Amino acid sequence: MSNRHDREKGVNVQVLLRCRFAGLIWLIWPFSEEELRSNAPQVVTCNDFQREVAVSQNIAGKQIDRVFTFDKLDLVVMAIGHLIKTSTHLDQVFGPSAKQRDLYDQAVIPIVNEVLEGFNCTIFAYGQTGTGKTYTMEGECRKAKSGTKGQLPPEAGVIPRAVKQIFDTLESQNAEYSVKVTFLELYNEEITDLLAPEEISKAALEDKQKKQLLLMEDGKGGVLVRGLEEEIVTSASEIFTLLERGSAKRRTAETLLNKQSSRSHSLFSITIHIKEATPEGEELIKCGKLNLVDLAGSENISRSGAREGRAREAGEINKSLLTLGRVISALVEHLGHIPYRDSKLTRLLRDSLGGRTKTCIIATVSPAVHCLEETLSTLDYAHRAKNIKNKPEVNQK
Ligand code: ADP
Ligand code: ZZD
Repeated sequence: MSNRHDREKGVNVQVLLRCRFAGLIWLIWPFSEEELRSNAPQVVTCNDFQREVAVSQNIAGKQIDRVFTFDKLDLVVMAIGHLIKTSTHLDQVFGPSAKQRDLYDQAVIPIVNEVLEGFNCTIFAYGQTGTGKTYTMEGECRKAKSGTKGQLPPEAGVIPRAVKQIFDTLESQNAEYSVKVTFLELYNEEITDLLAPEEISKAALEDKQKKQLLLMEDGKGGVLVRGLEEEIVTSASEIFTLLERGSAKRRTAETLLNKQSSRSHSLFSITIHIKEATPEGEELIKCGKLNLVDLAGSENISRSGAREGRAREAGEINKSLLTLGRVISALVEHLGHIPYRDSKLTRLLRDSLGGRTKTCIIATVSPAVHCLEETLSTLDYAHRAKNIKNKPEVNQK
């Protein structure tokens, strides 16, 4: 909740860490002593029998050597989580045994409550491909096609849970409301409307002249996507049907146009208007917006072998992610010029970076030792973002 202090001094971007299960990697990558010794510099060593992990890392010029004792599966991850927590002040750390529900209940419920109070809030998932960004933001339906009515599958991620929380709350209150959603994908600096009901074929998808989605300033410091489908919805199940359509459309476009999903960003937004009466009998309209962003994989594309022909594409996909990094740097270094306009992602999410929106970043990492370099780079990025200050304000008329 915002108070005068928050408004004047600003509130920091919140940063969480989620570390996925090692899964198979754990089995096929035995942490043998030889392997680790030959793999200098040695950062993580495990002693399975004593359930010990030694982490040796130089962070910001400080050499940190520690030994942690843990349950087997949580081993390295928890060590990393602990290490980072003590050295970089993350807000919360979710280890591999944290379920979808744990993360939602502890980290997201309070954010959605603020949206219902009339704030704008944004949650980003940032991390290397395969670390669980989409799992965290969307979740998986799997075979269990929603068991009991009105219940979400346990694997449901932030988007379906937020939708449910919003409608459960609205339906239990005695106020008039309206809800609308948008769902878009940004690939190669081009926007695809995942909710547009148009025909899905290669020709239609490639026909860029037919329906250009353009970003336009809205005159209030924000930006609009001209032509984007805004669906007015009256129930959670209506949104789930739309999400199904959006997912199907995304998959078709991916196959037909040979897209690499790890390079796309997706943005799901839900806007809520609530009509309330003040104790004095006046009418008050509160408006809150929640943006849920699944960013492209943060791994360095050139290092993973992008060749000449694909270089331009690789460069383009990086443009939004690179600009996001530059915007964060410019904000935390208090530079005069913040390069928001250099990419579509930063134009779309400008208000979430140094503006009036409350922002949370979920940094996702893998526990595998061979991902450690990416893990540390993700954490470094997230840690830098933590220094951004936003000035959240309630939207009220
Ligand atoms: P990303 O979006 O970062 O590329 P995904 O969300 O596609 O990663 O996750 C990769 C795989 O790992 C998926 O099969 C997903 O089900 C699984 N996964 C990721 N995080 C978890 C987790 N915390 N618990 C269980 N499975 C996970
Ligand atoms: N991650 C899955 C979609 C995919 O990539 O296909 S899971 C959730 C949020 C946004 C879009 C889709 C979903 C998803 C889903 C799957 C299939 C059909 C509709 C929606 C989902 C997962 C769990 C609960 C509700 C919705």
